[in-house]
Amino acid sequence: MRVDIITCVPKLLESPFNHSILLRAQHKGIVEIVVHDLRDYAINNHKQVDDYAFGGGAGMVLMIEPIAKIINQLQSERAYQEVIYMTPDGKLFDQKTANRLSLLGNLIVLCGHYKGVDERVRERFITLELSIGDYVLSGGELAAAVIIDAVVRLIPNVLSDETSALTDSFQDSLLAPPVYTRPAEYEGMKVPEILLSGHEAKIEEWRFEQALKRTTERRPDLLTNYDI
Ligand code: 6GU
Repeated sequence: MRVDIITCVPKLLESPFNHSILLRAQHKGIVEIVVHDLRDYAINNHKQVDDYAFGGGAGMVLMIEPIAKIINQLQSERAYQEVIYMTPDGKLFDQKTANRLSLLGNLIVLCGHYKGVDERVRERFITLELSIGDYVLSGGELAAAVIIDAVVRLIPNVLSDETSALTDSFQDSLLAPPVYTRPAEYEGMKVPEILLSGHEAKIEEWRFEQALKRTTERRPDLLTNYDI
């Protein structure tokens, strides 16, 4: 998979992909993440990429020409399965969308800033608009980092123990059960006996019960889409 991110604040995306699982995925050659500075595609020498909104009102709007220039260039180099625009009025991103995107070849992710982008960008180029929740961020960059992390970790061979993505919270519409490591007792707090028993089937059963209990208590809304 190749992910091309378009932003006018590339510094915001310097670090999130350069650690841990995402870094390893790139070193393994499974994913290539390229951050593009929209200002490199500005239409004049002032590196201008935004302008006042027609009709007035506060805030600047990203112009169509610099965005068109870079998207047209990228699309002439390879095929992209989705051109995603990060925006608070997009579709709410969830695990199901992460799973679907993880199966695609190449993605473009456009980060909005200021008051947003000229509507014609959305009409002409965007195939999917995503939000990460009902709150407002200063720009789409942190949201882009969130969705790319969620997608890339699902690509086969990114996680060394593949079952660990399958047992994530949400992967089967249940929250994950509690986990423990050494010591078996800390200041009187004991690890549940069953986990030390070595009885694999009973441990699986316990984990499932705990996942169900936790989901019922914390996120009963998730149980309506749970296939039992
Ligand atoms: Cl994708 N962008 C912005 N600016 N705010 C958000 C968001 C995106 N998702 C939730 N809030």
